[in-house]
Amino acid sequence: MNDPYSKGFICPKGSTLKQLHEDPDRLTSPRIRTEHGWKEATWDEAFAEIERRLAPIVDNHGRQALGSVLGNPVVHNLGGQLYARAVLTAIGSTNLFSASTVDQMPKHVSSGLMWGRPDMFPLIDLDRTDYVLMLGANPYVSNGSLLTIPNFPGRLEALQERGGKYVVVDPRRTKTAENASEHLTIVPGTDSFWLMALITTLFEEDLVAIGRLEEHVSGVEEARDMAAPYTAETVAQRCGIDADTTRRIARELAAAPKAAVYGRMGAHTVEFGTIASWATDVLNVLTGNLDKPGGIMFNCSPTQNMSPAKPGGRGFKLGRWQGRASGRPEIKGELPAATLAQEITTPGEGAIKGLFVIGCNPARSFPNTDRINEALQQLDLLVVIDPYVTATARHAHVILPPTSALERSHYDFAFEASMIRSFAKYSLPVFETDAPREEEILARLSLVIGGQPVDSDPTVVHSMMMDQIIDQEIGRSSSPIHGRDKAEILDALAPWTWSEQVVDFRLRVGQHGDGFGLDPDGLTLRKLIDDFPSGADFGPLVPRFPDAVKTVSGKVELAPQPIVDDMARHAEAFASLGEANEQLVLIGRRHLKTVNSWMHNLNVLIKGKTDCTLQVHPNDASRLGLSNGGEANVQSRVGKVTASVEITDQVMPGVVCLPHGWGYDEPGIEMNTAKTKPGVNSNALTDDTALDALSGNCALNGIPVEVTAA
Ligand SMILES: Nc1nc2c(c(=O)[nH]1)N[C@H]1C(S)=C(S)[C@@H](COP(=O)(O)OP(=O)(O)OC[C@H]3O[C@@H](n4cnc5c(=O)[nH]c(N)nc54)[C@H](O)[C@@H]3O)O[C@H]1N2
Ligand SMILES: Nc1nc2c(c(=O)[nH]1)N[C@H]1C(S)=C(S)[C@@H](COP(=O)(O)OP(=O)(O)OC[C@H]3O[C@@H](n4cnc5c(=O)[nH]c(N)nc54)[C@H](O)[C@@H]3O)O[C@H]1N2
Ligand SMILES: [Mo]
Repeated sequence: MNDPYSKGFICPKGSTLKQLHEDPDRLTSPRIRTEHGWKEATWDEAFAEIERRLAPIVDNHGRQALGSVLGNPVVHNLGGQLYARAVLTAIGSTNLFSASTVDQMPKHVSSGLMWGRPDMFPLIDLDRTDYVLMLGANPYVSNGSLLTIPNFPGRLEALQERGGKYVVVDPRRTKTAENASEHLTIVPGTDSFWLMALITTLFEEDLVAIGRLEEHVSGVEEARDMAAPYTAETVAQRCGIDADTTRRIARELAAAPKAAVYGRMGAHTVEFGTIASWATDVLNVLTGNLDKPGGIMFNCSPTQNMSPAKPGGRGFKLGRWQGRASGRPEIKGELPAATLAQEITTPGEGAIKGLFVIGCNPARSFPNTDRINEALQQLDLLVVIDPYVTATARHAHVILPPTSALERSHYDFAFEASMIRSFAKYSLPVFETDAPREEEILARLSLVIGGQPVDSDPTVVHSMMMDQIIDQEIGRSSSPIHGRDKAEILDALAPWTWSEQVVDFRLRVGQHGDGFGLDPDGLTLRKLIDDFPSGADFGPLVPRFPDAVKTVSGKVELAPQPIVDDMARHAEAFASLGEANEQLVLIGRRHLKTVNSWMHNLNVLIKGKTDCTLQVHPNDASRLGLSNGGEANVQSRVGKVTASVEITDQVMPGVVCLPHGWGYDEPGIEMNTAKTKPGVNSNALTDDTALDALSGNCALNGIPVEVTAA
């Protein structure tokens, strides 16, 4: 296998796409809710039903009574990536939610505040590094997150083979931790304190060496002062990492010629996720590893605009509006996922009455799912775009099923942007289909929501989008097609399908593109398909700072005001982290064979012993009288589940661990294979009031729970 994405490492999800395609529970036509239950419907009937239910909501309450929820699969399918925006625009309300606030929003916020670019994620330059400090990530299972590294495990092993080291910080001994050079267990939710102790140690021991970017960094002294209360000694007991180890890690980090600090889910989906994310990159800056080969690098993908620019820009703003009911600040145009139910159920003008859910399963993926299930049932209109009747879709008035992954082409802009080499790949569909592609479904939906007749031609949505992106590029002075004729460009793109037109366009104006004829040897979609069926690799990442920095000052900001302002809350939480007590906390985990809330309906993936167990440390198990294979009641502030117990020293004492996305035994869910091993829904336990204030991200890890034998 030559595919540079996978380097022959086959993800079990990929090899089961065929089973997924053939799954009898996968919907192939729309569903409409009637008084007598579900009715299979034509696409025209489905859109007419949406129109019928929508009109009174908009007439009586206005567009602000509409809302939308975008899920993770939207980011990884081309149609969703490109055309969901049209639906959001048509909705015209500020009630927008997505899986980003149960995931990576802290990284967007810290990146936005530090270099003015919320979508420019710091990537480990793994092939050239000497040292990686990894917090709250398990790439042996997840294969990396906001970081696309083909064969991630193999490349970590290669790092060790060339004499390098990687250290994993995780309350659980994961597969990644087991293979690491060193594994440190940490008390869940305390990464921000520990990272700041590393910062303090660098200053105390005179190990700060910013290097090339020195004059492009501001706020060094403020960052030092912010971190000062957190020392290797003051955090030791609260984080569960002794002071000598903390100091040694700080020294190793400083001494490594090239090093990278990287944090993900475990470190970010906690109450101080943004501070943890910020502190991670402050360490990268202070050790001279930001934007350095072998350190942390940034997106150099073929479609990325690499033309030289002056540092500086509009910066990144938070809280441009607030959630009506929650009062929570907007982040990147969204409201926190944890507040979805509240924005539906709190009465008053602007309460959400019509909701459009695109590739998301909030009734499993968002916190406090009991409350979400209740809220979804109150809606006057719930439209769900999903191939399955999930825990969410069961409440819908209309379900619109997209085609399966084998029936569509694929170019993953999200993976491309987080890839550690400059890389492009396009996959053609395996099967032909007459069913509407996701882009058509979204385009039609956007027209109906916008008040257009149900039989309007959805091509106008695509044309408007093309006009917009081409106009923008033609108007950009550094573009290879600056000032060219739009009609000529549109002509050149005409042979392709909608999404393909966007991909071809982006490749051709990108850094290796043919500039629509300027460079006959340059990249086009045609060339990518014909000459690089396994993908085109344009080499390692190259430094992009300071040019790419878009903060107002044009500098990398180590002490952005919103972070400074959150320090008081941080200090209070630190003070109240008392002596070790008997309070158990819940964390999550992922399994190689399944993805989030929807890959459990294939027998090949769930056969054998169930993965959905409550992991408990032997000390806690004996104290609580739990037996291996027995049942335990797990109770949090918001809910209770009864889970099967697995006693293992993989989790540290005081921590219990349950994967998310399960719980298929509730009425109405039509995933019949999954029902044979339903598991339990961990988001019945997570708390919708436990948020990272800066990013609105939910704390999914470190949830206080009581556990008793059932
Ligand atoms: N407790 C806890 N909760 C978590 C997490 C955790 O670690 N712990 N992880 C969080 C994270 S990181 C994420 S990203 C979210 C994910 O949560 P969601 O955004 O809900 O994503 P999924 O569960 O992957 O899939 C959602 C739905 O998309 C449907 N789907 C699959 N393919 C397609 C497609 O091509 N088109 C459309 N329209 N739909 C499709 C699936 O059938 C599924 O019902 O969960 C979050 N929730
Ligand atoms: N097989 C598979 N692959 C996936 C997915 C999947 O569901 N299945 N989901 C995809 C998605 S949507 C995402 S976002 C990525 C996520 O990919 P990763 O970010 O690698 O996430 P997880 O595997 O959830 O690993 C999080 C780790 O954090 C640890 N942890 C929990 N609490 C804390 C804490 O307070 N501090 C620290 N330091 N660690 C803590 C957990 O024990 C766990 O090992 O994976 C993607 N890849
Ligand atoms: Mo995610």
